Amino acid sequence: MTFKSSDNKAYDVAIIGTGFSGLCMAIKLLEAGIDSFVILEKKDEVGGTWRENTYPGAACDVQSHLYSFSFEGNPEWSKVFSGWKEIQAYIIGCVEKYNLRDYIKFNFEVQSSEFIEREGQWLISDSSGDQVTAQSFVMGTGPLHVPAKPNIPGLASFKGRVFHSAEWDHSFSLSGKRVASIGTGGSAIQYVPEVAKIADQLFVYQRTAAWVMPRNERSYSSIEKWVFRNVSPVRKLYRSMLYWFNESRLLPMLNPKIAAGVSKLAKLHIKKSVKDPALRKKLTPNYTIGCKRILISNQYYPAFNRSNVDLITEGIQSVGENHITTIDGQKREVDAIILGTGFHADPRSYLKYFKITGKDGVNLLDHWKAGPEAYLGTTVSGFPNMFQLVGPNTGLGHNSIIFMIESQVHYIVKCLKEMKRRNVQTVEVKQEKQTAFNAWVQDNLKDTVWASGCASWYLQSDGKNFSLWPGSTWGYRLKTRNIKLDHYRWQSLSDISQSSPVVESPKLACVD
Ligand code: N01
Repeated sequence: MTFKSSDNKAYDVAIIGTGFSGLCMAIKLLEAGIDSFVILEKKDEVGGTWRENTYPGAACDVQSHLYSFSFEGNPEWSKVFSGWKEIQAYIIGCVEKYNLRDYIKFNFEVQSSEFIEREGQWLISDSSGDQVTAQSFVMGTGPLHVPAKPNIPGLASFKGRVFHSAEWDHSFSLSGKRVASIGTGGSAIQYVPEVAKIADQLFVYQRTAAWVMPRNERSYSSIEKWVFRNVSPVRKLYRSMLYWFNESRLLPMLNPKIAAGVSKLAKLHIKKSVKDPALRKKLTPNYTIGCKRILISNQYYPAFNRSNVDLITEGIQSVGENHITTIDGQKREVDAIILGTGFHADPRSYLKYFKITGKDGVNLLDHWKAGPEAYLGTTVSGFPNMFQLVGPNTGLGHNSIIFMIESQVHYIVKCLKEMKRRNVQTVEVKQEKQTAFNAWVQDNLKDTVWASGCASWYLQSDGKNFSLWPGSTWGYRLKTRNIKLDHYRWQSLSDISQSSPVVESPKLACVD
C-alpha cells in the first residue's frame, strides 16, 4: 500500500506511532471529519509494543475483551489473555478496516519536532532529513519502547548471543543451549517457562523477586464465541464485567494495608507452585504487593521445579567471554544471555533521541528537568498544539490502558474541534493549571502502595511517581469528558504576532 496522505501540504494533525494510541487517534479523527493527518511510524509495520515484543510466551496481562477498542469489539478472541500474535492481528485488522495505511508514512523515525510560533505549526523531521509540518502534533509513542540494557562489566566481551526481550533473536535457537536470563519482570516471567522447556540449562538471575498471581488460562468455547458474535449486548456486558473486576483491584493499590492482605493469596500461589521451601523463600518478595506491577502466570513458579532451571539471587559481578560471575565468585558458563531488563520508561531518557522544542525555543527536556509533567497527562504548557497519549501520570497498575487512551483521544478531538470553532491556530494549557493539577496528582499518590518503599520503573530517581494515574480510570474519564476552556489559552496567529516580538523562524519545508 502506498502512502497517499503526502501531497506536500501542512497537515492539520501529525500523529507519531502506530500502536493502539496512534491508531485510536487516527480512527477518531476520521470519525470527527478530520482527514488532513499523517501518522509517522519508525518501522515498516504497525503495532507498536505488539510488533516489537515477539518473545516466546509474550501475551497481554489484561483480558483481551477489555484490551481492545470499545468501538471495535472482537468476538473471536481465542482465550481470556491473548498472545502477541492475536493482538497484532487485531491491530492490523483495525488498520485495514479504517484504511489507515493510506495515512501512514512508514520508516519515518522522528528525530525532532519544533514549534514554529509565527506559523502556529510543528515542523517534524526524521533522521534522513525528511520533514512534515502539522498544526497539531500527537505523541502516541508509548512509554515502554526503548529497551533498557544493563551496564554490566564485561557484557560487551561476551562471545555468545545477547539480546533484549523486546529484540528477540528468533534466528538463534535456544534448544539444548545453556541460557542466562537477567530480570524477573513482566516480560521475563512470560518467556522463562518457555525457554525452560527447550534449553539444556536455564539460569534465572533475580535482583528483586516479583509478586506473581495466578492467570485465568481459559480458552473461549465455540458456543461462547458464537454468542459474542451474534448477541453483542452479551459481549458488551462481559467487557464491562471485566472492566469493573479490574477496577476493583485499585483498592489495594490505594491502600497498602489492603495490599498486605492480597499478598497472602500470592504467597499461597507460591506455596502451591514451588516444591522446595528454600526456593519458595527466595521467590517471595520483601515489598508490599502492587508496589511494582503485579504479574500473572501459572507457569512461572512451576518452571523452578525443573531440574534444568536454577534461580540465582546473588548479584551479577561481571560477564566474561562465555560466562557470568556473581558476587559470591560463582562462574556459570552460558551460550546466550537474555536481557529481560525492561525499558527506559522515563521520557527524559528516551527523549534524548527525539528533540522537542516548544515556544521560545524551550526544549521539553529542560522543561521537564524536575520530572515529566503534563495537564491531564495530555497537554504541556509552553508546547502549544502538542498532545500526548499515555503521557505523564496516565499509566495504570490495575486496568486496561486502552480505556485511558480512549479518554485522552476523546479529549484531544474536543480540543481540535474547539480550535476550529473559535477559528484559532493555537491552544496551550496555562502553566498555573498544569502546576495545580500535578500538585493534586502527587498529593493523591503519596499514600498509595507505589510509594511504599520499593524501587520501580514508575518512579524517577528522586522517588517522584511520574507514570501512574493516582485513582480510578472512570475518574479520569470524567475529567477528560469536557475541556475546562479557561484552563487553556486559545490564540489566533494575529494574537500571537501582537503579543510577541517577531523572530525569524526557519523556513517550513514539507517533503513527500
Ligand atoms: O521490565 P521490568 P519488563 N541487573 O522493568 C531487572 C509491561 N509488560 O520488560 O526489579 C539485574 O518490569 C529488574 O530488577 P529490579 C508491564 O507494564 C506488559 O519485564 O529493578 N537485574 C526487573 O526484574 C511491565 O511492567 C506485558 O530489581 C536487572 C527486570 O529486570 C513492563 O512492560 C507483558 C537489571 C525488569 O523488569 C516492563 O516489563 C510484559 C540489572 N542491571 C511487559 N536491570 C503485558 O502483558 C533491570 N533488572 C501487557
